[in-house]
Amino acid sequence: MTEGRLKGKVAVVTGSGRGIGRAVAERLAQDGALVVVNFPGEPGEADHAASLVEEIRRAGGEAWPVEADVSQADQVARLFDRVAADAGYVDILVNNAGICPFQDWWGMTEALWDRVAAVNLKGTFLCSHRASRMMRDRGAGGRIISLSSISALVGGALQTHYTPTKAGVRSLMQSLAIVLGPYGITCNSVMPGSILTDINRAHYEEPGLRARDEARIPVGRLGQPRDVAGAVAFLASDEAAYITGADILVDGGLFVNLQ
Ligand code: RM4
Repeated sequence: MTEGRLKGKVAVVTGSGRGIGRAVAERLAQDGALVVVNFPGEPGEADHAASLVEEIRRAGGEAWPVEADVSQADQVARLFDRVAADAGYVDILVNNAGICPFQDWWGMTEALWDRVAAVNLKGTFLCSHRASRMMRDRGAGGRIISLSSISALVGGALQTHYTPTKAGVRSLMQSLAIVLGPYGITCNSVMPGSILTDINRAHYEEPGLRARDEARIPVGRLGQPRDVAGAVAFLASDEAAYITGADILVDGGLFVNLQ
């Protein structure tokens, strides 16, 4: 049982109203953390976050929603100023916020390239920079866990804007592991494979695509957000104190099944 292993900890989970981030927030709350549920300003996102906070509170956990577009420095500053004011500190940062609108190379635009890079990579930088300063100044160590992806290791014909950002997130965690290790702050990546969420639900409605991918996955199914949440919760715990600069592939065996 892991309930209670994060008691007294404050966790910020970016983009946690839906998908993997939601499952991560639920799990960290189950393990005892107070969870700051960050969500972007797009229509409907506040409702997703509110429903998550209500679910966590109904289950006896602690959570509150904070809107911020992680690609915007001023909004990230406000997010962490709110955490500092209302919680006093942050122990765990999960950089989950990410977008991947599938787009073929010939139709790729500078605007789409910039937006995906701003949310996925710059957002991870902005949040990690603010959170690590708070962790350093408090002197109690910390955990930074970023959602990279199997796409950090392999390409994607419809993800030419996205895969570089996930490789960048992984590399940033490796460098930050060096910088922040002396402060007792670990930095790691979790790399989901094909996890069924809103980010790819429409993509998988294309006939045959889901069956094609499931046939390539040794465990025989697409992943669920909770499959990823367990890996994040482990890295957030004291059990992972000696793990930093590492990555955990959560893909059902997809990556190794290339022959
Ligand atoms: C992941 C991987 C999955 C895709 C998501 C959006 O990195 O490529 O197959 O569904 O991105």
